[in-house]
Amino acid sequence: MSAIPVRSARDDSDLLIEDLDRAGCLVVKDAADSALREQLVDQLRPHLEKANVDDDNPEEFYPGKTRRVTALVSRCEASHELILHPTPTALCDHFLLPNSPAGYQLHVTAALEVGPGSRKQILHREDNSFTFFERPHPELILASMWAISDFRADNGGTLLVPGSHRWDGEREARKDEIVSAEMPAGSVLFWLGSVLHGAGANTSNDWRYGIILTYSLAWLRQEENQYLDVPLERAAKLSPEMKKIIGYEMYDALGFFDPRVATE
Ligand SMILES: O=C(O)CCC(=O)C(=O)O
Repeated sequence: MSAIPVRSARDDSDLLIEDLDRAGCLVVKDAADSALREQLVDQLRPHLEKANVDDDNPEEFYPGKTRRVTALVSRCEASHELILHPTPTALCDHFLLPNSPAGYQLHVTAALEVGPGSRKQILHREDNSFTFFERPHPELILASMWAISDFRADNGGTLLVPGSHRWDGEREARKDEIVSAEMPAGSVLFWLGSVLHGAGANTSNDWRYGIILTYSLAWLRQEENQYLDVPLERAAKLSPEMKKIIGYEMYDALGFFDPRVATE
């Protein structure tokens, strides 16, 4: 069984890149301090309180007994600090820019609270929507999961298959190749879009709380429709960096627009 490498946010980004390239996944500790985590929890609380907690349907991709809130750019200003954090930025620059020189974009945002009794999620890859490309292929997506609570094997810590980013599309993971990402609150787990992963089962009595943020090449269709989740009047209040990362910018000839429309 291969382990998930562990680093600190204070480590040189070259070390993080080397580990992530080799294993396809990486835990970085001490990335979000408790003041930022408290802000995130406070801003997300009213939305998570309203979230449905469905019973499990084993046919469904998403396990039940889990609270999910998306559209974090609009709903949680504190998430902007995670989205533009220097650690994911350095990793996206390395893994995504070579495949999309004009940039990358936010792909998915969600707060995920995995509740007691939640089953294991089916293993999948973030880039499963892009079936056009044969595996292994250049990276299209980089994913991160920020630990707001501790992540443990018994409370639904994310399951990953280190090394699976190098596999062809046919190979399935053996049980002994699947590893649980255990990490203290404030850490962030990264994995490449071609790595097999999924939420673990929660056999404990507490809720596992994480924030998933993924990034994709700017020439791909985003999984979360940021233009609807962050409509023009909200986007106008964002910083130029946030506007750019959610996709309010042209990529070569793609996504052109007429700025006069906003005031007509
Ligand atoms: O919650 C997790 O640990 C993983 C979530 C995930 O992979 C998904 O929602 O697709």
